[in-house]
Amino acid sequence: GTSGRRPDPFAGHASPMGHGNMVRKEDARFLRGRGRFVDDIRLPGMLHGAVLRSPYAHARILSIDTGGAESHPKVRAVITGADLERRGMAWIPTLSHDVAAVLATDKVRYQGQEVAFVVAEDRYAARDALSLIEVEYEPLEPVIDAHRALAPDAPVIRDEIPGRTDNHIFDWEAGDAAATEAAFAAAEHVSSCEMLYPRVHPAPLETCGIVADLDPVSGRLVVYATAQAPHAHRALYSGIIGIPENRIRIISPDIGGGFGNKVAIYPGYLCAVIATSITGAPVKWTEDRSENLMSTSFARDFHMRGEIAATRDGRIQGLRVQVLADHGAFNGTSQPSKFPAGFFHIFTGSYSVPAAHCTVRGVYTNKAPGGVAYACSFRITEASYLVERLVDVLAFDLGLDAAEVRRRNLLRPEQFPYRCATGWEYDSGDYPRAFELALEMAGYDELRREQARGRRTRAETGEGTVMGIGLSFFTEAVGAGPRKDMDIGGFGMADAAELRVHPTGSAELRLSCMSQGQGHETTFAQIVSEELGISPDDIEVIEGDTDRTPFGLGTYGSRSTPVSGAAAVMAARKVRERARLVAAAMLEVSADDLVWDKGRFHVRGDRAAGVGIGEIALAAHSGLELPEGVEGQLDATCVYNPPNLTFPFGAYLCVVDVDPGTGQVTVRRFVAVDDCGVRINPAIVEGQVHGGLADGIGMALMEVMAFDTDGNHLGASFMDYLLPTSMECPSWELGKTVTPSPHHPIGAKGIGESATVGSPAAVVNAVLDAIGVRHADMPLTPAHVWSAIQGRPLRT
Ligand code: PCD
Repeated sequence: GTSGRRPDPFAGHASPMGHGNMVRKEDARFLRGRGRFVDDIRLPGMLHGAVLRSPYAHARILSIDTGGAESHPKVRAVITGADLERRGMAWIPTLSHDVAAVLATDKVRYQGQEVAFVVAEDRYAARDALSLIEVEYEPLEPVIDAHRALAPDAPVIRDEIPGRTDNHIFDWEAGDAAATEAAFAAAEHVSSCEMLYPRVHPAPLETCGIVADLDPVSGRLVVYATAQAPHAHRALYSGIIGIPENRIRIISPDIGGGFGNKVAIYPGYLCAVIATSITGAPVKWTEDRSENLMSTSFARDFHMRGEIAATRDGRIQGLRVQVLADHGAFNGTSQPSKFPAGFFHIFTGSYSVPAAHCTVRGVYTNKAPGGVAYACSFRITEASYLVERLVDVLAFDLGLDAAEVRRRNLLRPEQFPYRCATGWEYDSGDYPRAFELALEMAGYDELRREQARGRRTRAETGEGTVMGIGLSFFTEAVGAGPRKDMDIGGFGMADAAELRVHPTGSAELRLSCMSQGQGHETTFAQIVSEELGISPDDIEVIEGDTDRTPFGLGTYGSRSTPVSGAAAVMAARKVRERARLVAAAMLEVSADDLVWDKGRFHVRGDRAAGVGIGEIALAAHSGLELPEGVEGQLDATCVYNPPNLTFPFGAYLCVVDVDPGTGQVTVRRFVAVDDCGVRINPAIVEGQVHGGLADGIGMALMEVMAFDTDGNHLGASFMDYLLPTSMECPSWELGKTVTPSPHHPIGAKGIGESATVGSPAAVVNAVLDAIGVRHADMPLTPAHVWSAIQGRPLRT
């Protein structure tokens, strides 16, 4: 900070100019409880909405009687599917070429589905009135199992679609089937394994919510919402409701965690928007925890059959996988529209694999729709888990060491840029370096010796825990994406940045992306600071308000740094070039004779003859005569269309202790070496990794969205849907390598989701290594581990 200001304990003291470990600017308000979230917003005359949800997974709606609720003294409106049907809004298009019900009309198709929306003077009255609505249901057989969904006699879930006779959604494939077939036919060895990546949930701390406010006079709609992609939301609302985009303003205030959960538009949002138009008052709707877990976007639910072909000494010749993807009742997955299985086809992972092929079949089931890439760039979590498990299975079957098998197959530095068998071009990497560093940090050889000693002791005494070592090496593909290759809902995936340097030298940066806790106010200020030499404290980062920011597709898939970050750099560089011209006018020299040195231009050969960025800013706004064509002021805009994705990677090693008597797993150590190219704020990067590693422990050991055979949701609270806490996490041991992205202007790659992608396989591999079992599915709860030891793995 500037001297003379009152010292602020949270301020970015010790903050270097530009990249470095600056304390997060936003924490000043978060740590003091001064964050402002959607549910903190209270508008005059605001009403409250509540959603009536289906108790059945599959049932026909025979009748809905809203009379009781309507006569509640505090109720202002009750909206049903029939009301929406009259407005042509009962069904809305999804991002995956399907339609989804806003409020059910004909049938309910999963437990928790939205059936009616009550608007009342307060939240309690709205909730109370839900029980006054009478719905008559005729229960139908639910389809819960994805395999059962394809049985010829399975009930047809989407029978409202004319001509539909089954639950099959799509078939999709990638890679070369014939070449892969040939590789398998010629291989010395083939291992195969069936595995499930269970349905899990992003479960952010803050649930989803909205305050919708339509001004009846101006016709202007203001929406405060938990939106990871405010501009995309505006375009979607406009398309659905028919209000022109210029009359819609989306404001995303602080967000308490997104993890993909806040990418989609949910029925509750649309109901709130309709409710404000019916009542003429602002309407708030905030989910409770059970609603969030039951009805908003799930993740994963991939049933995979993977095969790996190799030489007898463990060199991979081919990879093949068939996936059965459970998409729930509507195909509402949020992802680039060309890829029904997201980026799953990056499943050759970090290895040199000559031939690969995957097929993915999507099916409807009576479960909540809307798959999201919960902390994975569109299904890379599933892909990474698959290949990292298969490599361990291969090592198991061949009697080889899992580290040695990885060593034999990892891509070598000279193979980059590397085009993998399914078409991705990995931008840069030095995999062996990261891998050997992780092994060295962990003391791999000593760990194996300890394991051998432990096994001998246990064999003699029959007592004690068993120790396991699990490895994984992941490659992510983040920063979606090049317009020529992908779009979401028809929108190209470019993002913009607008930078203005004020006359007195401070600046503001307006972005289309949206932080949900990952620290953009700090890191984006650091990006501009590094380019212009303005202190990060003097750079205001503005996000989350469509009236104040340029268009762009928002934050998910760790794309902010790769896309918006690049836009910010380019905007800053444009400003710098403008500043060069102004400085030249100030110093009365040619612009070509100026040298840029950390916030200052000086005349080549004469360091003393120079002007700082602050002086230049003032001059740019002053009466100084500028050369022909130089506009004055210091501002610039950039719309960045990334030439490729960035490919961060990492080597992870997990050590667990398992009690064979109870199946209880303790994660003893976790070593994580990440490479996300140039790090803007190393401390924030480490924080991102910490969070993702905890996610991985959660998914590997405890998280699952389970259903009973009637389709009852068995994870609708945090009593049943378990999340990891610090108690389950070891003290992380982090390492890094830095391999810059060759096409990103500062060489940075995304990091936000890396650890969530890489860590589950390391934990699972460690547990299975401990108990000597070839495969068992996540989550490895004590019950699953115990039965796996008994030789009869439970299905999730
Ligand atoms: N960085 C740095 N450096 C580098 C990279 C990065 O520094 N190289 C940083 C930045 O700037 C930021 C962070 O770090 O701050 C992150 O980033 P990225 O990677 O770019 O990412 P983004 O885009 O920003 O974000 C997103 C992500 C995601 S996607 C997710 S899931 C998660 C993560 O993020 N989420 C979250 N992380 C986080 N954190 C928090 N706190 N919260 C949250 O919610 Mo999705 O798709 O949505 O599923």
